[in-house]
Amino acid sequence: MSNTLTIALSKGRIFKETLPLLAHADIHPVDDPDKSRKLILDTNHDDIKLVIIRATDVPTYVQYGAADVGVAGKDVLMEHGGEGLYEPLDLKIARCRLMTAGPVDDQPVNGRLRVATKFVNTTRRYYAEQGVQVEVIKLYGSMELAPLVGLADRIVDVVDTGNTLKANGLIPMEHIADISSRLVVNKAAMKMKHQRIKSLIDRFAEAVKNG
Ligand code: PRT
Ligand code: MG
Repeated sequence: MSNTLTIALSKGRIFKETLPLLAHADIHPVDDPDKSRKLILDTNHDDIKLVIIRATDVPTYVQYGAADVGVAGKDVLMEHGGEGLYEPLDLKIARCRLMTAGPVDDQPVNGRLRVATKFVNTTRRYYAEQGVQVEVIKLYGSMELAPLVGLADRIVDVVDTGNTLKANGLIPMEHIADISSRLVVNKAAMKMKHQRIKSLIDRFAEAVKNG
């Protein structure tokens, strides 16, 4: 295991909302990922790097130790399953809700409910707990389209303002989980790089507490 501490982040809202937490830990990226094509960003510390990856890939990089720590949405972690990971801190950023949604003018469904989502594991688990038989259809994005074109009766997606649902004639229906981003840590790294990771967790925790 190298001496470098590698932190996995995704572009966009998670990167933006993690920056102040990193700053509180005196970690400052040298490049802006929105302006750079680099996937590995240097920081003001020679031995701390950031890797910039897709949000859904963060748990995988951390699970296999390609990154020591990462920041991932609870939606992504629920779907991944959390194998090989510790989840020591709720960062309370990128907050939203995981919801089922369907058409405003909902028609009674004959037979099994068809549900389109990128969260197939979470969706199967949720409906099984409700005792509802569903057919889950895996999509990679633009879930809101599925009910409009008759691909599905429901979608399962994260909702913030609800404007995207509304703009597509959908309404949120059932609340599955409150979502925020979590700090995740590779289990082996937590032992091998304990001091540095412990101090990162402590600095992040302070920043979260101070809002
Ligand atoms: O974009 P990409 O396909 O690479 O991956 P991603 O969409 O998973 O990444 P990103 O950066 O968009 O989201 C990262 C994390 O932010 C998610 O895993 C969630 O934990 C969290 N988050 C918080 C959200 C939202 N809020 C959110 N509103 N993720 C997505 N959205 C979507 C929502 O589904 C809708 O399509 O943003 C759109 C606007 O939402 P409304 O409800 O405000 O209209
Ligand atoms: Mg996105």
